[in-house]
Parts: sequence; C-alpha cells; structure tokens
Amino acid sequence: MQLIGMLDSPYVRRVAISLQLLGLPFTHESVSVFRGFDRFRSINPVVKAPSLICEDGSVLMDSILILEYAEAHADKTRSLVPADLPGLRHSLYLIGLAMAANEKSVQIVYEQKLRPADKLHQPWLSRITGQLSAAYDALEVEFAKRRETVTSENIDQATVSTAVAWNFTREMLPELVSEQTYPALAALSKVAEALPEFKAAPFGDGTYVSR
Ligand SMILES: N[C@@H](CCC(=O)N[C@@H](CS)C(=O)NCC(=O)O)C(=O)O
Repeated sequence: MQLIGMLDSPYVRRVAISLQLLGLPFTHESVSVFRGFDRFRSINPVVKAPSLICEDGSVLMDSILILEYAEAHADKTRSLVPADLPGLRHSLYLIGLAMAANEKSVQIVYEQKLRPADKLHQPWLSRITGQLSAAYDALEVEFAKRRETVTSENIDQATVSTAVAWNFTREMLPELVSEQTYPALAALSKVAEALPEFKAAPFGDGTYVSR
C-alpha cells in the first residue's frame, strides 16, 4: 500500500501512525495538494489528502474510510477501536471531536493563508474558532480523567486522533490553544509524540520511512 499526502496534514498523519500501529506495511509519497497539485491529480483526480493506493491499484480517500479499510485489513489481534458497543460509541464520540478540531483548524488556516485579507469574513472566522474551542474543551474533560500511561500497545484511535489534532493546531495556530488552558491535552501530546510510530511520521514535509 502507498500513502499519498503530506504529514503536515493531520488526516494524513493519523493514517500514517495508525497503519504502523495496526502492523500494516506501507510506503509514503509526500505530495502537496497545493504545490504538487498536478502530481496529486495524476494519482487521484479529486486531489484529496490522504489518498491510499491499495494492493489492487484502487485509490481510497478520506482518513475515516482509509482507517476503516485498515482495520478490516489488519491482523485481528490488534484494533484501535473497542469491540464492545459502549466502548465503541464513546471512542467514536471522541474521534468525532478530534476530527472536528482538525476540520476547524484547517478551515482557519485556509481562511488565513488562502483567502485575500480584504475578503476575510470575520463572523465566519469567529464561528469556526468557537467550534474549535468547543471540540478541545470536550476532549480536555475526557483526557483529564484518564490515568493509564499511553504506550504503542494500548493506544487507541481516539487517542491517536486527539494527539495528532492537538499537535497540528499547536503547530499552525498556537495562539488559539494554550497548554495552560488544556493541560491534559498538552501532557497527552508529549507522551504520544515520543512514541516510535509518531516519531516515524513527524509533522511536516518529511517522508515516512519504515523502521
Ligand atoms: N475528511 C477528510 C478531510 C481531508 C482533507 O480535507 N484534506 C486536505 C488536506 S489537510 C485536502 O485534501 N485539501 C485539499 C482540498 O480539499 O482541495 C479526511 O478525513 O481525510
């Protein structure tokens, strides 16, 4: 399998980390949806990161769908989502919050970097900034309750997605999420970013190389 997209995307990064945790070998091509538009379009005409080129050549897109495929593909002894219904429901609730944090962060970045300054619509920016805070407020409540130290063996998708989202927002919009306001998320991030699977797929324009 080949993962296409840059690791500065939280969607690409959560897939790169999850594939490792699920024991699925893959190669990675770091292609920008902006600077590498033509190259990306030659792989996936829709130009969405992440894209995953599967064993039979079919191309999947959207991190949620790619991870659904990865879970089905992986050895049944390792899953990043709980098997029991209450556990799964809670995990999906948290993943939804992390995905909303990603989406709102990306929207804010696009507003700031892509839209001409005189076209900026402040009410929209205020709205999505409020939504971003609401997602992190709820995640902080959850992770403040957790006591177990995160390891490569016990980490779940809710934790991977939350840690990746937090790191992305801190890298791109540090003024919006302070470590003082979100101490549990800041602490989680430190532990998660030290795991080998996170270190092998660092935020930025690098390429994942299998260990
Ligand atoms: N819901 C999608 C979101 C993916 C997404 O929006 N990726 C961005 C990069 S961070 C992208 O492809 N942007 C280019 C575009 O939408 O044209 C997922 O989970 O993969």
